[in-house]
Amino acid sequence: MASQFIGWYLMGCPHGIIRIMNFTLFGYPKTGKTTLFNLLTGARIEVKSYDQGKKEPNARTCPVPDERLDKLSQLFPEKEKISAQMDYIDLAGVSYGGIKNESYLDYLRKADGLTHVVRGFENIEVPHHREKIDAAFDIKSIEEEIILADLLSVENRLGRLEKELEKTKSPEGIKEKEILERIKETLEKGVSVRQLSLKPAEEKIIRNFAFLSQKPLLHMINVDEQDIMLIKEPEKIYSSEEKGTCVLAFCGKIESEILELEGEDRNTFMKEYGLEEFSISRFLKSSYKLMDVITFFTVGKEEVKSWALKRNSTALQAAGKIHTDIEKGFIRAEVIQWDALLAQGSFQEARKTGSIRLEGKEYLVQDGDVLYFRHSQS
Ligand SMILES: Nc1nc2c(ncn2[C@@H]2O[C@H](COP(=O)(O)OP(=O)(O)OP(=O)(O)O)[C@@H](O)[C@H]2O)c(=O)[nH]1
Ligand SMILES: [Mg+2]
Repeated sequence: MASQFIGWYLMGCPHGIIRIMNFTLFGYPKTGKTTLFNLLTGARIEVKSYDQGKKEPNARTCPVPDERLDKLSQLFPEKEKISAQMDYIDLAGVSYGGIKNESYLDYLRKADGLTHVVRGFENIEVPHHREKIDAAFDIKSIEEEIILADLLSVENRLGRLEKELEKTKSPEGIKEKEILERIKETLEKGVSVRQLSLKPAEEKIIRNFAFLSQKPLLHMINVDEQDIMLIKEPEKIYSSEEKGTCVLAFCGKIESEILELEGEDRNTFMKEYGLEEFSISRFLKSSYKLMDVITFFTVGKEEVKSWALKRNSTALQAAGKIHTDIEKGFIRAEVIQWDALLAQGSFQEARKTGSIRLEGKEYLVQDGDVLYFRHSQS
């Protein structure tokens, strides 16, 4: 008789469960990166109008807030609530043309997703490195710099590879050269790597390059207090159709002030400014979408958990990433949407009413699924 078991281990994997996603905030100087970092993480790092020497990046790992997990957790008050997590890194400002510098590039290459914080606010006390504030210009300029940085790394590698191939014509070398030449051609046209449709084998060859123009890119425009209504229509400042990129707007100053308030005062001011949600909610929705990630939940003996999972992952992949024993002994996944479980009140009730489906290995996990893996123990 197969025994049932659920294990709770976070594991990193390019296809299945994402251990912790890393979004790195970067951009030109004095755009509000640290202000946004504070808004996203709840940190209270001091922000300054003027620079005082070299700055180290700020980093925080934070739980991803999810109302669905909160509600599930209320259903199981005796269990600990454990959220999926997100890593936020806040880099120092980079000068115009500075992205290609190796020290800055190193940080950006490590990111799963990039958040470009764009100056949209006017404030003569906060210096800006160009004559006027022009968010659309800065977005285009950053995108060009990213493409140039990728082009330089391709050209570098191609130079060395050609020398290697003169000595030995290895099949791997020839394959790598082919794909890099295709990428070079694309970048030279000003088109990002994410626009290329690459086969999994090709993706594997170029993975170590960690091309910046292949990463999800979220532009967050820090608008002026007077332009707060643009938060709902960022496309009026800059519109991007490119897959893998997205434009949002926020107002760092007003949101920071509102977050200082308590309870009802917060709601009153939110309404007054016409704000429906905080930046963190919009940021998370967009970053999950850009990363093509969904959330599923598990209810174990002691914990209720949310997990980040690549869209189109199978139940077997999800199980295997939680624990290899579950993958090996996978029998079936019991599946119910989070709100249906809430409506039923308990797993027992949901089983009795036939609200739980039994799914096999190939089932594609859906956003909001609560999964229970039946498996045999080895
Ligand atoms: N008026 C106004 N000022 C802002 C806004 N957001 C940030 N600031 C101010 O701009 C200055 C710089 O803010 P930071 O958040 O430190 O900007 P940063 O991009 O992290 O700066 P560096 O890391 O030095 O490049 C501070 O004085 C902030 O108070 C905003 O929305 N409106
Ligand atoms: Mg900063």
